[in-house]
Amino acid sequence: MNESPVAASQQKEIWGSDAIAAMLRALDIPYLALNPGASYRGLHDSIVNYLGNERPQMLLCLHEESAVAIAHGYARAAGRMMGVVLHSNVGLMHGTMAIFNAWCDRVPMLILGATGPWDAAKRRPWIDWLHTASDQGALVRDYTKWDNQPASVPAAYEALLRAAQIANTAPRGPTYVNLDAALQEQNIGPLPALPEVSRFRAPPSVLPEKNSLQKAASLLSAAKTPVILAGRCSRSEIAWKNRVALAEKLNAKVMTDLKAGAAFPTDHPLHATPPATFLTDEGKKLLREADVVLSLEWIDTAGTLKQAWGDAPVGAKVILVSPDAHSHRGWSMDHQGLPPADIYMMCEPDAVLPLLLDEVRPRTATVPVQRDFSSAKDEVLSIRALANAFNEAAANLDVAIARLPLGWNGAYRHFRHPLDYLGADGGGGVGAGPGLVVGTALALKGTPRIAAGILGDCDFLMGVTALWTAAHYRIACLFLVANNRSYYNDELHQERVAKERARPVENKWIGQRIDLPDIDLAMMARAQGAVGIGPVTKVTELRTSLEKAIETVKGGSVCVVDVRVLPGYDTNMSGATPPARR
Ligand SMILES: Cc1ncc(C[n+]2csc(CCOP(=O)(O)OP(=O)(O)O)c2C)c(N)n1
Ligand SMILES: [Mg+2]
Repeated sequence: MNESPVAASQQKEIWGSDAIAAMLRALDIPYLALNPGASYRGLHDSIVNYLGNERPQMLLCLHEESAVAIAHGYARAAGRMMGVVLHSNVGLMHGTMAIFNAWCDRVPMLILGATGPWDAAKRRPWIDWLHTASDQGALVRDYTKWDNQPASVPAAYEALLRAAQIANTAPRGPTYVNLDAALQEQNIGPLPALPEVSRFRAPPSVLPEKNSLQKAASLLSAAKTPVILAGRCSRSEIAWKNRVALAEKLNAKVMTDLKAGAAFPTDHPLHATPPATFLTDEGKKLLREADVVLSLEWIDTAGTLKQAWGDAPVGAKVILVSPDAHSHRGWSMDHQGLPPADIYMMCEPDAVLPLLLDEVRPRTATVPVQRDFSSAKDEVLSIRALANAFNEAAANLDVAIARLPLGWNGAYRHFRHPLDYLGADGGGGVGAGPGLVVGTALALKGTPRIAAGILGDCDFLMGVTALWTAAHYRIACLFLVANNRSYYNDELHQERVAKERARPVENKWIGQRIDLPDIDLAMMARAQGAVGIGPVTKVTELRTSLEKAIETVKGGSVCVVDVRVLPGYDTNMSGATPPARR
């Protein structure tokens, strides 16, 4: 998968960007996803000719939005961050939505940018002026954890160390370092000594204070109907086992969230209701009956409690385990509502759970019967039919699902391992899907697990050029497009508005439907070097198409299956109260 440069002759002179490249290697950044630009031509040269395009290796992307989405997907699956390089203000502007997604998903990422030359006397006429902004970081400051524009090589070393440290400190997130073109292109003489990276690492997780831990343990041990909300979490197998052990010791029911990666085996008898984006009626009932709720980094604790109790005071004691408020600021409301917390441990659940597990007393209760996700026979080509056929075709495979379509019902497929499902897009920015799948596949490259995404057609179309990057670098992955030829989620919104206003519901498709001409998604895949299958229009064709696709991906290729599903959702995306708006 390498793009190997010819070896450069003996390096007599060292440039500012060589030092920055050396620092990236010292930080162990494995890849840099990028779209090129003159503002960082110095760094580009250093990666290729000073580092030999290794550690980090460049991944050429056709759009900055996919570069960032790939880094987002990579970090989720690999549990470590990679880098992105975005050209001046324009490349950064193209990357912003994906940065917002990564920010909301609390995913670490080192974003490098460039500007200038800041020294006006060094600027080329016109273009360097266009691509110099006096506060470029301001474009992303509200949804990055930290940004900086270093003015010298030693300052750049420190900025990169700090950016990496902050990005990797919980709550994690993207950081942005903007490299002045003149600094990159400065001849600096000998390489300034690199700092010792191990002395600047992110700190270990914060442990809870004893008193809170004991109080939480006694509340949980004495609870009659405890419920655990298992939200954002790491891909650690040990942490997964700790969650299972805690739920079993407490005999507590567990809920998980389709907005976050797999957190608990969905086929465990204590997993109470299929994971969902908005609470299901079953979930609401379960919560209303709870006397103690343990919220483990649940994405929207306040909103979830509100769905259960409405405007009445929350009837359960709430134990909140989340460091997230460290990232809560004024611009974005992605912090969600303010939940009540009778006990508040501002720590990562992974750090709290082993301690809580020791501290709680076993609680006996009747173990519920294991949930059955088995489904009826499908007669029409719906998302459910696609799910069932995929489950059968991939029955003996380890799959990492990096994206699911909006119409997915959490009961369609079980998650039994932390890598079985990686979560949604974080910030609700459509178009992330393809990049998330490619980034996941990059992280899993060389392992037996197959990276796959089941994507809405519009999510696929908006980010489709990420497929070329996957094909070019032989990053095998599978795309199943739940193609309803519509921005269907918004048809549902128009339907709701029409009903409210007593207007013709049959007009809901106008300005939403994508046909006449139909887009040939398989052809779009083939155009980028992937294998394209479909359109699949009959339930009876599904199984063989999916088997063929899986074999193709096992053989190392990128494969897309265009599955023409009937418009329609089998989820509460269409009927949550208060109305769901995305
Ligand atoms: C960047 C962006 N543009 C628009 C939206 C509004 N939006 C939310 S869901 C959706 C429809 C997505 O269509 P598709 O991926 O085909 O899924 P479907 O709703 O058809 O199942 C749109 C346009 C958004 N969330 N993000
Ligand atoms: Mg659609």
